Amino acid sequence: MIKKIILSAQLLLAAGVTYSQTAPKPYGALPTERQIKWQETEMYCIVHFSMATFDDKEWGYGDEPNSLFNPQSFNALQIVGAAKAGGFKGIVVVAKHHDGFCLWPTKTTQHNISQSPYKNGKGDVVEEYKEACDKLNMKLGLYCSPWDRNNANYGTPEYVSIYRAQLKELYSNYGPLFMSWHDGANGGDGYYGGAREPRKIDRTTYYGWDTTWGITRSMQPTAAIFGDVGPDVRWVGNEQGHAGETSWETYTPEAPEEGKTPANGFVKDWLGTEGTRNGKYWMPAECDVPLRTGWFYHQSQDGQSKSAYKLLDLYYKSVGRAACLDLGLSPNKQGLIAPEDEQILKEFGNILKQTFAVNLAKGATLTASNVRGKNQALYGVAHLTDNDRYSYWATDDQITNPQLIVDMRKPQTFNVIRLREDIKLGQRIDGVVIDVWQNNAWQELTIATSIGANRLIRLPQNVTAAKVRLRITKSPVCIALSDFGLFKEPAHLSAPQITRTAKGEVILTTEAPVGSIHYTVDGTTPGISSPTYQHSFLLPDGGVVRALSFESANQHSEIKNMQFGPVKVGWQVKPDDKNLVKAIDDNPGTYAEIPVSAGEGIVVDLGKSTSIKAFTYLPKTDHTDGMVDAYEFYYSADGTTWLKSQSGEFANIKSNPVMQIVKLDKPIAARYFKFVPKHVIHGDIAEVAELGIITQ
Ligand code: FUL
Repeated sequence: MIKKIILSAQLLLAAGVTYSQTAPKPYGALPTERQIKWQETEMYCIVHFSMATFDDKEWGYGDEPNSLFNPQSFNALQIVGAAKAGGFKGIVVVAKHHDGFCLWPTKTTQHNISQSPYKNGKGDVVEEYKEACDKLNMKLGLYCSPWDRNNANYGTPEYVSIYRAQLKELYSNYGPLFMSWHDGANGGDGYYGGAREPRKIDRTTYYGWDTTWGITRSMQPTAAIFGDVGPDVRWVGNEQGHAGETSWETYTPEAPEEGKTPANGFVKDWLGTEGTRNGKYWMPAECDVPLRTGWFYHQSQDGQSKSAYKLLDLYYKSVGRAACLDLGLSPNKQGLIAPEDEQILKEFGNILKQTFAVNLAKGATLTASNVRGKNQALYGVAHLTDNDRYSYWATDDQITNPQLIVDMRKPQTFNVIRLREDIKLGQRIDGVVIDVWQNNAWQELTIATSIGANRLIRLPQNVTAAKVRLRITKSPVCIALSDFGLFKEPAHLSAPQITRTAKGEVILTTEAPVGSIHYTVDGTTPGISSPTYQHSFLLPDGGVVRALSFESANQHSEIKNMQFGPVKVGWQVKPDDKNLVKAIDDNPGTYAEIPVSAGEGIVVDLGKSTSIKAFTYLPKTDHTDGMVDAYEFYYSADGTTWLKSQSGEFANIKSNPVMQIVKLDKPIAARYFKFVPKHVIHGDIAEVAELGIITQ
């Protein structure tokens, strides 16, 4: 029937009959062509592989010798191929990170790949990525860090010219780019050509972003510019990979303090997650999150990568909230994505493919309460399932609360609902309700707010119904909805949760019953022939527990991982007070408060001489105030004579507040250790949720 209507409308059009009804008037701020292309990309990966990979740091200091960069098997095809297998459509290459080392042979600094042993100084890693992208039909973007801890000129106008020259080299040699990525971590301690000092810059003025981005616009007009506050794509405000439940595509950046200007690296982070309804600019969010714990590869974080189902959760919370997902990949020292990460990406890609293979609404009878000018051909509901983001169902100007009934004629089971607006006409809809026909009546199933380019509603459980109804509850203008989809995720076997009591008893549980649970405690990959979990077991000395569930030999869950240090039974703090003991009570919810200016830190008595390979610091993760970003670590045999083991920074802890594992330069044997916070992000009181050690 619908087909017939379209056909006859097309015949009328062909015969020169025109309809009086014009297209809906665009509403509010609108996307540019490059933003539209960026939005369609949906998922890409940001690849961190540089000096910090070899230095085992999250932020290189800038003093790393060029000789350190020497991967033996760097393979851009393997890296880009792993991203592609995960369903990602492009990569953003970190061409220069904060350590200043350039992965392409640049004329702007000696600190670059041509001075390294890689391919005897003839290598060009950026070019290798470009060739791999061309071969695999993947988009390429570049990240050249504005902050440069190596450059002697950093902080002066000369450096800004150097930075612009670097961008010009990249833009002329490696385009066309789909993104130019400019992060906001700026200024602070660094090598700076040997000065080894903190350098402060005014983020609002120093980089002259208008001029710098003018270069991007003229040399790479297709590149969407990412910055904390755009101009094309905004930072979502966290590095956990999720936008707000409500996330508007428009945004009005606010300055953090009165009298200041909103600028890159200087933004009220939390605003990014929600955007601004009717905001001044079209500026959708990018959700960046590393697949591993940190952005760079660290062997100590093996076995802790996010699982395919965790990525799926993030997919719904980013792509499903009209943002793009930017997943961090971290090639290892050889220059390859580790097999376990490759496997996770593949699994994730397969789940997505299976989920979205069949739209159950396609082929259903769709009936709308109103169609613009009764013009089915141009504005009818058939456009909702034609997989075209820019053909749409529209209503008459005054109709802002229309309904749509989707009749599948027989009961179908689904758990994902997809809605899309034609964003070329702006973000129009404020809220919708979805009902299902059950027990001879419409039952309200779920609601959603912002839609924009893509809204995926993932239901907590499967729903079976033959009829589904969409009600637009709020919209300031008539609607232009381009997509309605119903999908079913493949069944998911519940993976084990791994916990350990303060006494060292490891407990594995699943949310729903499974066939069997298998695990290892030595860090090796578990399989069906690994020990079966029967009951809790003791692991007082720590280790890495890895576990998965099986339903049958070839149906299993993802692998869960948990690293434990020795139990803290018998540990004491000095001085022994109620506040300090919270740092070793094995409860991440409580925290000790330690004044930084007092310089004394916290002393822990392990009760016996212990060999320590690494120590761990867990910050309070819900606010940045007391987060330690610089520390000193001491040890002692008697609690009186202290030796300094090392000092350093917890790089990037503010944006990515995860447990910090610091591998000691050399293992030590000690009964006492002392953790001295040297600096916190705000204020003077360091907040320490947990301190721990790793012994094996
Ligand atoms: C941040 C940086 O400081 C991190 O190291 C990482 O590169 C992340 C993607 O952006 O701003």
